[in-house]
Amino acid sequence: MIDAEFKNKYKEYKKDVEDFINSTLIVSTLPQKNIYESQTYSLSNGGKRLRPVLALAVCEALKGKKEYVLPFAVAIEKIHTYSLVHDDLPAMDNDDYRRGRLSTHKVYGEAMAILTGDALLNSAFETMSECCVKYLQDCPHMLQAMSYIARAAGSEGMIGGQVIDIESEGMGVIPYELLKKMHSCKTGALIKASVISSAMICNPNKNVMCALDDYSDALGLAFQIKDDLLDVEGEFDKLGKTIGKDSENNKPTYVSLFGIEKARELLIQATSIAINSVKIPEINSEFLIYLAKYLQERNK
Ligand code: GRG
Repeated sequence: MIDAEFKNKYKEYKKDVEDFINSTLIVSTLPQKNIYESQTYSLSNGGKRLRPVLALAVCEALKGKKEYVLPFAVAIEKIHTYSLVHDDLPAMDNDDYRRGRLSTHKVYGEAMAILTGDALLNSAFETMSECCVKYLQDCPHMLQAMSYIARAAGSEGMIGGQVIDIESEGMGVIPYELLKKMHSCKTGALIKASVISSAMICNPNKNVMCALDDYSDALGLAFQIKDDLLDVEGEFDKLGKTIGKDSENNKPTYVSLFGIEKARELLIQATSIAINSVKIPEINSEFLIYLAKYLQERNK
């Protein structure tokens, strides 16, 4: 696979995701039409669509059925978007910009932004359960995948990580074990769920599952270390969000704990673990390997 092939494939997956997202968006004349509008605003404003792209790539790598996995991929993007809308609220990270535009609460107000996040979370489960109603008889593992995603987004996963994040704000440095726990929950859990839920639906053998488990753990870690580095080295125009917020809030990060050079080393190490994990004959891993390299180099 060469660079252009990877980029085209990424675009193709992204288009599948965005077409499906658009098909679930509602234009309403109901008195509560604003909640549909704010969800559309939050979901339509760019973003890399990394998690759903990962889910579709795993599906193809395992020769699974796209029509089974796509609704789950989109549901994960909806959960991710809800977390960003809530994270930007004044009570959380208080950020005015997201994906290069004003954050949802700046456009629709705080109360509507809270409800928008809630509605996106509900909508994610609507999307997945509708897929289960349609295909469960042919693919009983879908229920297992939905349960995995619910847990990854909840108190043992993303929400749990956000709690540790909020409670450690201002500390600058925290024990390494706690930093790892915070990130594996806050960021890692949903990235891992994108890989594992897709694999569950495709139902490969145990060896493949273990390989993807290792891949997703390492990829989630690499993604977070890069995110911490970008907060120091990134540019607003590319990232579309405020830079330097971590140090401004004295947040513990890989950079605050280890410094830039060591954080870069850890990023390279995690990326190479991810790549080596999927180099097994049962996985058509070219795109997944390229994706790990792309995440290491990304500037947004
Ligand atoms: C509010 C329940 C709740 C959770 C918030 C995800 C999260 C937890 C907070 C976001 C804060 C943050 C910047 C976390 C670091 C990693 C991360 C999730 C970055 C944003 O994800 P990208 O880069 O964003 O995939 P795009 O815009 O490309 O989708």
